[in-house]
Amino acid sequence: MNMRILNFELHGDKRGSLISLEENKNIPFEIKRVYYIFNTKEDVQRGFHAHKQLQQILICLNGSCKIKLDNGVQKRNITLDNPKRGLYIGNMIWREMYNFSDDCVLMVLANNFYVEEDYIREYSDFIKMKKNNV
Ligand code: T46
Repeated sequence: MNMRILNFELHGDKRGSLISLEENKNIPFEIKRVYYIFNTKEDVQRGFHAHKQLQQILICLNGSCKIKLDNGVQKRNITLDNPKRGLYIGNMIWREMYNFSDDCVLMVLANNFYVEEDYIREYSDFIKMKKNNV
């Protein structure tokens, strides 16, 4: 599946912890956009789309949430609950986010600006595109 877990180096000392993210170094692309999701209620589900081109890295800075990933053949469920870990999601992966804790802050780094035309919002369209190798 076009996804992987990234483990970031922790620079910790007795004052606390620090993680640095650098494009084309520990982040495997040029960072064009950063957004963060917070105040999502536990019973709310988000996502329900795939991206034609966009690559992203999801980092749960606080609290926890779950992500269901689907490449049209395999499905995987990932729990994000540690700011030392990033979830890289490549293009053409369907994602659904759920089980947000009240204190969840999910930061996302993206390799492009917000482009609505890059979204595939119907699961049946996603499956069709996967079958046709689009
Ligand atoms: C993704 C998952 C992980 C903007 O105006 N700019 C932005 O950069 C983004 C991401 C969203 N928006 C607007 C579009 C909607 O009116 O913010 C609203 C909420 O976005 P959306 O419903 O797409 O949010 P999620 O949580 O379902 O999905 C988001 C990203 O859109 C998506 O790329 O992979 O987080």
